[in-house]
Amino acid sequence: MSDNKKLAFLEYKSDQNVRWCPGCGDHAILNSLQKTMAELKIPNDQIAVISGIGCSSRLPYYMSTYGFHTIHGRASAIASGVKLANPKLSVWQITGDGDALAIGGNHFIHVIRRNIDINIILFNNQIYGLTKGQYSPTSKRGFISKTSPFGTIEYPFRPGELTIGARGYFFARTIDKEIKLSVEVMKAASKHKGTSIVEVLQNCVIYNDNTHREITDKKFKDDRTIVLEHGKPMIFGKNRNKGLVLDGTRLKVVTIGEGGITENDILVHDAHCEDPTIHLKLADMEYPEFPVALGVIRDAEAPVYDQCFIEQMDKIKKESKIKSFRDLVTSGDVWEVK
Ligand SMILES: Cc1ncc(C[n+]2csc(CCOP(=O)(O)OP(=O)(O)O)c2C)c(N)n1
Ligand code: SF4
Ligand SMILES: [Mg+2]
Repeated sequence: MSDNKKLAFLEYKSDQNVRWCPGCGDHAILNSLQKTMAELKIPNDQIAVISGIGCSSRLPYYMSTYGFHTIHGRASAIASGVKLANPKLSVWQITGDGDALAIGGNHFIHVIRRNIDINIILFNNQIYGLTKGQYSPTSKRGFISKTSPFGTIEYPFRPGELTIGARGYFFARTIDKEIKLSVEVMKAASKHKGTSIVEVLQNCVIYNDNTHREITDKKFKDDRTIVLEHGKPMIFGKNRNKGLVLDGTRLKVVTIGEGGITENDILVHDAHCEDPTIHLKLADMEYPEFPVALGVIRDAEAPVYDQCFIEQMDKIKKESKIKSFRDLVTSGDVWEVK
């Protein structure tokens, strides 16, 4: 491990040439992941990075850790197997909006429901990048692409809503170029016990340039996003004078100092609350009615599949009369092969 904290992330770089297009948001996400690992000081041989297929899924080649570039939509299945076979590994799944939510949609919801302790980084560029620009399950309604020349006529999935709908206990959102925030949420994902979903709003400069620009551009970002922090009031805006309150059962944006609103009226973020009602509302917020929520939106506790699996196996082994292969063949049980 490098003693120089600033250069420690270099320990996680592989010797492969990075083949993403110049300017692609994937470069920054790779950098954030390497910095996260360096800050958490996870030994390289204790990490496995598993991906499906897509531009984003090339990431394992660029990490000097264990890695597996698998098949389209099936990274969750492989990552689950890796974690169950070797629970001590820190397992990271890299996936795109097509890989996770189209062909891999089934695997995505079930890994979340099972709550296996893996960290899933979902690169959301709202397009199939690798196959040159078909619309994806997160493309905006009306989006024109090679496979939707007249504009899509369907509503997109919202990854946060899908995660919470599948009984997810961790959901965070960040922006590709916001490295500091990305490292913070990736660190939180790593520390969370259970499946963690980190959605990264990623720019594909070639096939869907500027798709997130109306919220990620430096000029508007402070007014159009809110960075949530557990235990802190939900305040945002360039002048830090806007906030979120509950109006009946709905969230509402208010201005501090107007209509008698003070900082005390603003909702305080409770990421650890088991009840997902407010988390779902926060995850679903869309510009222009609301700021888009960034940071850790939900981080609650629940039984973890791999832990329960180990406990169950240990109990069965302990209670079983059969302790060895010899016990098995001399146990008197008759095994009939038909
Ligand atoms: C079984 C199968 N079907 C289709 C494909 C073609 N294919 C490769 S990547 C991809 C979509 C990738 O999109 P996404 O997951 O969003 O990744 P991105 O390239 O945008 O990072 C598709 C449809 C494939 N490789 N395998
Ligand atoms: S096609 Fe898009 S997503 Fe793929 S490497 Fe190029 S810029 Fe990135
Ligand atoms: Mg994509």
